[in-house]
Amino acid sequence: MESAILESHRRFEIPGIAEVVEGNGALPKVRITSPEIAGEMYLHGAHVTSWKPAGGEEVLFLSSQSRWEHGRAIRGGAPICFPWFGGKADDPTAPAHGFVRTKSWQLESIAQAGGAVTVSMFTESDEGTKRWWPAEFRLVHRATFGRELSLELEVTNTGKTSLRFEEALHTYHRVGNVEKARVRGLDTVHYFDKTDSNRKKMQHGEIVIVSETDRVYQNTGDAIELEDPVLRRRTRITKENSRTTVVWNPWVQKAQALSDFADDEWMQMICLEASNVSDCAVDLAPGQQHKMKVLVRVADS
Ligand code: TA6
Repeated sequence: MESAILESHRRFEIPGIAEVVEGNGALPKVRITSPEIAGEMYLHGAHVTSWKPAGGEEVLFLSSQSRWEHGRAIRGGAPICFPWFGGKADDPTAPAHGFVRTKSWQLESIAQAGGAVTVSMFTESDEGTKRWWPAEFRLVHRATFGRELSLELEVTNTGKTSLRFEEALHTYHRVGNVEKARVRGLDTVHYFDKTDSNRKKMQHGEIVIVSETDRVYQNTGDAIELEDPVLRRRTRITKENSRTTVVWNPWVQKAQALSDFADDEWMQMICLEASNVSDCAVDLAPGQQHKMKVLVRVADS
């Protein structure tokens, strides 16, 4: 079954630069190995699992306990949450963070420009998606692997009625020690604290992780910076058409409760998620399109 998929994707390959190969769990992935960069993106969830700029270390965290199977989300990298974030408000049986991160997407194109490689994958509404959500849509995830990582999520309403959706690029950033890391750029921004009954609070200064952290920062399009003194790097994250930023670290207990996450891995990651969730959900009229984009750039610190 999987080799037929690999065969059917050969025509997209760029010899020596981008290949479609069998990844973990025999799931097909695009593997990029150019002199400037290395990266990986699975068709399963159009999920970017690795990005390593030239001469640099891996930027994304990937759990050693992640599952690699149909119907399960990959733990780490940049999962796509759509068309709802977290639990589905009106259906507790619906999958957390929507259904596209556990779906097999299709490869649309692989293109090289200068030292960067752009991989585009798409998925559309079908009988499976309508089981949870009646809307007609087309989703494209364009990932550009270069000196910076660019992730663009394009949503098109292909139906005859308007739709409302939430979305997030739920990016897991790898850090040397999360307790020593600092996140700047959200000072004075209000957030909902999911560890405290969603109470509304305001951020004062930089974010320091000292316990389970699960926050939705509201009405902010600002850039943020992740300072990592252990890996001696600073990651700058800018975004477009995103009005919320989610910050998450499971800390000790939640980490132990997650079956696809090692108990001590909470120290090595922080999720910084460009998103449009809760009050900032997006409305799209028939035929309309929305593009959310995040750019990640790493510098030595
Ligand atoms: O983005 C933060 C969050 O919504 C947390 O509440 C936590 O549940 C996390 O996502 C991971 O969710 P998952 O469904 O991947 O286990």
